[in-house]
Amino acid sequence: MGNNKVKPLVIVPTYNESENIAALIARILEELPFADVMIVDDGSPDGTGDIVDEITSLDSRVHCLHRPAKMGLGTAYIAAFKWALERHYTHCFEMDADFSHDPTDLARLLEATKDFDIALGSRFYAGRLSIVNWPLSRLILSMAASVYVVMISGLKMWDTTTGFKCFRREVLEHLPLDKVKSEGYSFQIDLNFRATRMGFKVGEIPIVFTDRTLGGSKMSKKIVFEAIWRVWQLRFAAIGEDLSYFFRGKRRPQPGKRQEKDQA
Ligand SMILES: Nc1nc2c(ncn2[C@@H]2O[C@H](COP(=O)(O)OP(=O)(O)O)[C@@H](O)[C@H]2O)c(=O)[nH]1
Ligand SMILES: [Mg+2]
Repeated sequence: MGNNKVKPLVIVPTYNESENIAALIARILEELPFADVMIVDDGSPDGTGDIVDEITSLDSRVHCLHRPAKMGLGTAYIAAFKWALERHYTHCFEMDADFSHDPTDLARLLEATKDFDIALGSRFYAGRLSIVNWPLSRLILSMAASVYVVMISGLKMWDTTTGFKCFRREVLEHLPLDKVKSEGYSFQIDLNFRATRMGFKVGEIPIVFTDRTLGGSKMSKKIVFEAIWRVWQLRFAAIGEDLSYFFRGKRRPQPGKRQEKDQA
């Protein structure tokens, strides 16, 4: 897929990833030499942002958004999506900085966007778990979360919270980015939920997720609790929206479906 028309932006949010970031950027560009990379660094005290600045001065494919303080994953991605939409990128990737997401899978995800509007790197594809080195407690939490999310949201996907994904530009053009207030896991659920309701096709490809070996996790209880109530909020907001269209006698716009027709 390395033709001139495809120009992906691989977005990587970072907070204290000085041990990983240089090697990760090199690996991304090895796999997708025609892509650009955007690091969104939240003023990491360990100097991640300085390392990235050095790389951006040497390679014009690498960009960095510096934010003054740790502001969360969701707003980091939204800022980078907006940046990408102001330019001519055809795809945006979400990817962690800690090598849990294998750069080798980038090309597979990109390829999958020929069939899907969003391609997810799935850690539970077809119910088969492919996570290496997580403690049992975290595996159980993650599996339980997935079942819970599917039950409440009605999303028909295996891995609703994966942070390794590739969006076609059109999806991001239509998503109401300013309305998305979720962080962490619920940010992933939120985008999948809104995109699906808009008629965009979300597909999964199996990946192997390996826990980080360098640096520490930033997952917190707050992020888990946010996800628990946010799924209900999304569901009720959707019901409210459906009712509002129903009583106005209008059809809810589904830009994703329209696009499918245009392509046919
Ligand atoms: N810019 C930014 N990046 C963050 C923030 N929180 C986490 N990250 C990054 O998001 C990615 C996933 O975080 P991580 O700690 O690995 O979460 P885990 O894999 O769920 O344990 C990593 O690249 C982190 O550096 C944040 O508040 N701001
Ligand atoms: Mg991680």
